[in-house]
Amino acid sequence: MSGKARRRREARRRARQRRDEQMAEPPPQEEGAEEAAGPSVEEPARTAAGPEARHSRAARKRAKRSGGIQERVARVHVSPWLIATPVVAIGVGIVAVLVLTSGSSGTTGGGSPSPTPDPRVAGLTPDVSFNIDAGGEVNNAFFGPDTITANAGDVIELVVTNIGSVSHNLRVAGPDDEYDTADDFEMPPNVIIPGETQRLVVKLDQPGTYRFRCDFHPLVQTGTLVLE
Ligand SMILES: [Cu+2]
Repeated sequence: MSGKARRRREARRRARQRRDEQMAEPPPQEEGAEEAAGPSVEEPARTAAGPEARHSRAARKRAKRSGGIQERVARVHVSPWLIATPVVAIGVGIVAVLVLTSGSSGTTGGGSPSPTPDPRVAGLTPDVSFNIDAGGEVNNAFFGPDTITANAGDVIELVVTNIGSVSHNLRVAGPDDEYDTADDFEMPPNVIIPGETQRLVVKLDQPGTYRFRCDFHPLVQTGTLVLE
């Protein structure tokens, strides 16, 4: 056998091996062609290589399959998060709703104006009550009325309704006649949004004139509490 023929046969053998790796069963006509090509000196090697190739194919298939399973398992591992995420979102939503609900029920107090936590008036029943409108904005904000006359030592309830379109509040300066000090009387929360009514209870034992104002419009929206 010439070197050329040997090389050709060797090339064919390699090509066949590659085919074997790609296909489960080589077409029978190729088997015949191989037999016609020459004696089967290399036939044992080829048949040996065949099962081996098949084995490796099977191994690859198994690997691929198990890889697929692993992939599926990985997907299964991911899916609890996909389930957990909406559950967590729903949970957060419920908590948010509960917080908002409790907050709003706290401020509305079941329809009545919120009670003041000021210990000076906590639990006291008002002796007298005044309705005050708060309206306007910027330079024309006002209280109506802006002068309240009552008796010193009385528990005075100021029911303030925002009839305007911007927020207002009402702060009484207190005995020191200074705003933003510890003895101020202010409503919690210290803001009245348009259309809302808030209640402020005041008790001052010394006769005198006490100033009050809206913190949002402190220069124009002022009033006085005259205690006799
Ligand atoms: Cu105001």
